[in-house]
Order: sequence, then C-alpha cells, then structure tokens
Amino acid sequence: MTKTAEKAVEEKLMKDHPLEPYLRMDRIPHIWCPTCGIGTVVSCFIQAVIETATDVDKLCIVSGIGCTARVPGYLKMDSYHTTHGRSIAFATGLKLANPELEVVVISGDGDLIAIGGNHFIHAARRNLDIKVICVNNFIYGMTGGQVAPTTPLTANCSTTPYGNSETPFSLPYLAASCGATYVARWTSLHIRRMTRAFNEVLRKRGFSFVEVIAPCSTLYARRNKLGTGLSLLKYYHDNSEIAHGHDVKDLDIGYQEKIKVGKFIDEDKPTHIDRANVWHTKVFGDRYNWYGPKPPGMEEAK
Ligand SMILES: Cc1ncc(C[n+]2csc(CCOP(=O)(O)OP(=O)(O)O)c2C)c(N)n1
Ligand code: SF4
Ligand SMILES: [Mg+2]
Repeated sequence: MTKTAEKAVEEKLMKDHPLEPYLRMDRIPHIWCPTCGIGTVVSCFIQAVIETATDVDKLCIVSGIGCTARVPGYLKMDSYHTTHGRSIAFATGLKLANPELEVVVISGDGDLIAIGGNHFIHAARRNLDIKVICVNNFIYGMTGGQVAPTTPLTANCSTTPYGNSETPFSLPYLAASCGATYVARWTSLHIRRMTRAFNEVLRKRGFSFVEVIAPCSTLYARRNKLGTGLSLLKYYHDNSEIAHGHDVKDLDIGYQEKIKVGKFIDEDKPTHIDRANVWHTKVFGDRYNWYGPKPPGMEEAK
C-alpha cells in the first residue's frame, strides 16, 4: 500500500471509530505506555455508556492524580481531574450539590486506597450513590513504581527493592465491609465481563465498586521480571478464576498467585440521600424540602 493510501485508511479509521464521539480526539495520542491496561478500561466504559444510553449531559467523571487519573481528560463529557487522593471527596460534593448527576470516579489504587482511603471507606459507609472504578496495577505508576497498599507480598517496587513485606488490602473485601452495594473484580483481559459490570453500575443506585486488575507494563512488570504487559495479560488469562458470589473475605491476591474475579455483592439499600430525606422529613415534617429526586417507590413518602 502506498503512503497516501495508508494515510487515507488511517483517516477513515479515525473518522469512523465508534468511540470517537466520546473521546477528546484533540488529546490523542494518549500518554499511556504500550500494553498498559488503562486504555482497555476507557474503551469498556464508553461501550457501557453507549449500551446503557446514559445521558452524557448528566454524566460526570472524576479522578485524582496518576496514570489512571488521566482518563477523564480523554473523555468528551463533564470530567474533573482533581488533586491526588481527593477524587471521592470531589465526587461527594458534586453528587450532593446536584443529586440528578450520574457521578463516576475512575482512578488508581494509590489515589483511591492510599491517600484517598479515608474518603473511600466513608463514601461506602454512607452508601453515597456514586460509582467507583479502581484500576489496580499494584503500584504507584505515575510517580515511578512505589509500593502501594495493594502491592502483593514480596513484589519488588522502587521503594521495596528487596520485596514488599506489608499485607495488602483486598479491595472487594474493603468495599464490601464498608457497605458497598455492588462489588466486582475483573482484569483488563475480561473485556466483555468488565463492560457488563460497568453496564450494571451505571444502572445501580448506591455505592458501586469495580476493581480492574490491569498491567503496569513499564514499572511493575519490568521490575518484577514478569515480561511485558502482554505477558501479564496471558498470566491473567491462565490464572483468573471466575467466582461469582464468593466470600469477600477470601479474595486476597498473592504475588503471582491465582486471582479470583467476578461479581461478589449486588444488593439494594437506601442511599445516603434517601436516608437523609426520610430522617429529616420525620424530624421536620412539612417544613422539610425534599432533597433531590424521589427514588422509585418513595414518591409518596413525604
Ligand atoms: C498530595 C500529593 N501527594 C503525592 C503526589 C504524587 N503522586 C502523584 S500520582 C501518585 C500515585 C499514583 O498511583 P495510583 O493512584 O495507583 O495511579 P497509577 O499511576 O498507578 O494509575 C502520587 C504519589 C501528589 N501529586 N499529590
Ligand atoms: S507507567 Fe504503568 S500505569 Fe503508567 S501508563 Fe505506563 S504502564 Fe500504565
Ligand atoms: Mg496504581
């Protein structure tokens, strides 16, 4: 093929790409390394937005800082790239200021669970109606591969050159024990299942959490001599076990051990705003102004 023909094909592909309406194409190419898992999460998320016919005018995407936290910058919708560890705090403000918004946090394990861990547990405890997608690459990717609260025992990081000796969090267990209404874990290899999970959380009311295990090819894979990002995907293929409904206490991830994936929690309970409305109506009676839209079945509650 001549160079001109190649360019024409390239241009047509770019023009016809089905996700293009949802991407800020002026920012492409993105910053992520080859075979990094974050881009897959973006594609699956957009696919879920399309499949659920989510109103993009009401959709807000929030992140903190990190490689994963760059996601909102590429999405052509209201998106907020906030400060490190404060994505859920920011999302809480958005949701409470305008309960009609669909607020989705997409950020990294460091951002959400290390510096941002306190916001995470309290948003889950309150059952705040937001969706949290955590890309867990077992490391602080953007800042040079430091150890994270998700790093498996013995794994090598730039700050643990002799191996990690700290017990990591199991994110589904953490989310579930704090009160999350939806908890799932997939790897970036599970494209259709991850997309289905995003479909479900976009339709769910309440604190919904999806952990996506994704390769950091440049830092985690290389430092641990695990090959490329592609080698990690092969590893996920061979070592993921689908275990829907499995006991959340038994979802730890050991270094290069089997990874249990699936949907572990899917339940319905009143959200933070539902409870506040019911309680304040009880306390203040007719003097209370209902906050936000009434949920299905509660229209007559006041
Ligand atoms: C208050 C503050 N502390 C530390 C940093 C430096 N910092 C930026 S991103 C990051 C960690 C990113 O790790 P993670 O959230 O897992 O995202 P990843 O890059 O792995 O996707 C850190 C420590 C910062 N920007 N602000
Ligand atoms: S450093 Fe790691 S997490 Fe960041 S873009 Fe590269 S592969 Fe992805
Ligand atoms: Mg990370």
